[in-house]
Formats: sequence, C-alpha cells, structure tokens
Amino acid sequence: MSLKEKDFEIYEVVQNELKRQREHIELIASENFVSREVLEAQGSVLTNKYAEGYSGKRYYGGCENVDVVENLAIERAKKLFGAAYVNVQPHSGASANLAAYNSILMPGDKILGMSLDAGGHLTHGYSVNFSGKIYKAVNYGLKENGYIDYDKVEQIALEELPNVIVAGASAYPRIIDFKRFREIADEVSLKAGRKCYFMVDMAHIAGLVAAGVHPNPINYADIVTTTTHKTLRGPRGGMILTNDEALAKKINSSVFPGCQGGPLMHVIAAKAVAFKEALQPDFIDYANQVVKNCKALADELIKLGYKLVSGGTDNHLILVDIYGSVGITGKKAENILHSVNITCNKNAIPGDTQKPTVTSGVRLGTAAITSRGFKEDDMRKVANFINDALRNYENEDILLKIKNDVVSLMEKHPYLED
Ligand code: DSN
Repeated sequence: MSLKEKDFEIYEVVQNELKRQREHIELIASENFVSREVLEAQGSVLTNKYAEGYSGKRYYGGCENVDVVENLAIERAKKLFGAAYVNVQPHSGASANLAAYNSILMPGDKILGMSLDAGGHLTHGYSVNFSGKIYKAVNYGLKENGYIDYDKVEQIALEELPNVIVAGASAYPRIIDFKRFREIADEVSLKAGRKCYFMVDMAHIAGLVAAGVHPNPINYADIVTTTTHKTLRGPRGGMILTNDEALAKKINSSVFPGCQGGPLMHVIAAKAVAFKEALQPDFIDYANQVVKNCKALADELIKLGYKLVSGGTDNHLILVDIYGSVGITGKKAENILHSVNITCNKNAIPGDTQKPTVTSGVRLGTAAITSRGFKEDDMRKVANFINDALRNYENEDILLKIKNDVVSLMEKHPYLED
C-alpha cells in the first residue's frame, strides 16, 4: 500500500510542501535541496536499526550493515575536511555543540562566543539556551563596519579567561579569521595557566569549506562542529571533527552515552551519500556559484538602495538592514516576500532596536537557489523582485504580477522531476 492510500492526510501535506518548494524562491540561508539519492538513503530501512555504540563496538546485534554505513560516512567526511577523527552521530548542530562542550567543559566553565545580535547562534552561550545556563557565557561582537572585532575578542578573552572560545555564526557574511582566533585562545591558555580550547561551529559554511571556497578551520580549531544540511547539502543532522586523538575519544563518549542514545542510521547513510556528492568536482563549481550568486544579489540590492551589514558578502549569505533601507521591519518584509513566493527569514541586525520576533533585518542566502541552477542574472532578477515587492506592498496587482513571474522562473528550475 502506498502512503497516498494508507495516510492521505500526510501524503497531501508532503505533496503540498513539494509544490511549495518547487514554486518558491528559497532564500533561507540555512536551507538547501538534497538530491533524490540523499532522500532515498534517508527513507531507507536503516531507520529500523538500533546501533548504540560505535562500529565494531555496538550494544546490539545485527549491526554488520550499519557499521559499513557509519564507516563510509566517517571516511568520506575525513577526506572532505582533511580531519583525522569524525563523529557522524549528532542528530543536529545543537546536539553536536552540546556534545562538544560536554567533552571539554564542566558545568560553570566559561564560553566566549559571538553574541546573537551580531550573528552568533543560540548554542554559543545565549541565556535561554543550555549553553547559557550550564556554562557561564560571555560574548563578542562586531566593529561599526560589520566585521568581527578581533582586537575586542582578544581583550575580552584576556579579561574573562574563558575555557573555550567559539567562532562561527548563523548570520555573518564575511570570511572568519580562524588563525587569529587560535592565537587568542593560545594567549588565554598562557595567561590562565590551563587550556583554553578553540572550537569552530562551521554549520553555515561547511559546504564552502569542503569546496575550498572558505578557509578550513580544522587545522586551527581543537574541535569543529557542523550541521550537514546547509551549504553542505546533506540530510538534516550534525557532525563533530577533530585532529586530536585524545579529544576524539572524549567526543565519542560525550556523544554516546553522554548526550545521545541510538544514532539515526538512515540519516548517517544519507550523510554518507551527501559527502560522496560533495567530494565530486562539480561540488566545487556549485560552492563557487553560491558565492558568486550571493555577491550578485548583494551588488544589485546595493544598487537598488539597500544597506547591507558589512556592506556586502564573502560567503553564501547577506544581512539586509531592511528598516534602514525601506522603513519596514524584518517581520513585515518576510511576510510581504512570502506573499510573492520568496521565502526568507527576519533577522536581527547589529544593535537592533526591534524585538527578536520583529527585527530590522532579513537574512538572504543563495545555497538553496544555486542548487536549483540559478546564476548571477537570475539573482539580479531576484533582487528586483524583492525591491518591487517591498516598495509596492500595498499594490495587490503588482504583488500578483511578481508572484506569477516568480512561479514562471521557478518552472525553469525544476526539483525532483523525472
Ligand atoms: N536555524 C539555523 C539557521 O537558520 O541559521 C541555525 O541553527
């Protein structure tokens, strides 16, 4: 029996979501479109298998096939990122960060991470997150020009003597200087007389790192965490990498049994498929195109009068000061754009005076739309759709025309069609 026959309600939702994904311009910077093969692996019978433990050392019988899957995922990830040790079991980026902290910190230890309004992540020490509750959190931000203030990071680090410094962001459009962070962590270690770890959460940029389009943190950081579903274009999930053998052992026991139970073997299989895809030469073209597209979008929006945090981008995302550009909030802009089939998210900008549920900005990313074959000319069209919608949001005829134009454009860039 098919899903359609057995559970039409769920079947219909899935079909509606496929239609939405096909017909919308997807600009959420953390999303992507996986291949049919990634979907196939994730939808496989591997979901039936319990495999607590690690390959060759499981707590259940019958793990001979899932062992092969996990070993392949690990070997491919090692090759992709030049890492000596990889744990592919974290269920998500947040789980990866939880397990990573748990492997090196005690409750009450201190984390220095980027503040949320500067583009950091909840798990980098935000007060309502476990990372801000279990650990003491201090944070760093940006200079006036929108770039990380490395001198200030150094000053805060030497005053606060954190146990770990975290680099990585959810909404930072520029290259991150991992070497500088490493040097700061080493200075702290020297001053404190004990180790200050340096951890990089490369979730957003992992695909760019894999393709060599963003510097690789693995040779600077003690621990690198990531998700697998953003620019890396795999299934939703997390991963932890290190070059330190002793740390790798601690990370493994922190993931299981420390923070998680059974690994999701179907997801690990899908991660392995995505890593194989990312090891192909065309993934380098893809990642380069993501950045070219983002620069084209940034340049066109600037031409149309928009202010971007840091004045542009080096990676897959831009942060637009919507309120400062057209006098509407991020929330309102997100809703207007949704009405014309353009999907993005409201996002706080540095020094934002609006509530986090309202914000003054929107974050736009090009990883997903590049997977649909968009090039620079298409991105200039997208910038003009955005501008026309935001400047004419009270004119329903204009909004309808933009929506129709968006659907026509997306029809030329199909997803999952034979
Ligand atoms: N929710 C992700 C993002 O959108 O950046 C981060 O976890």
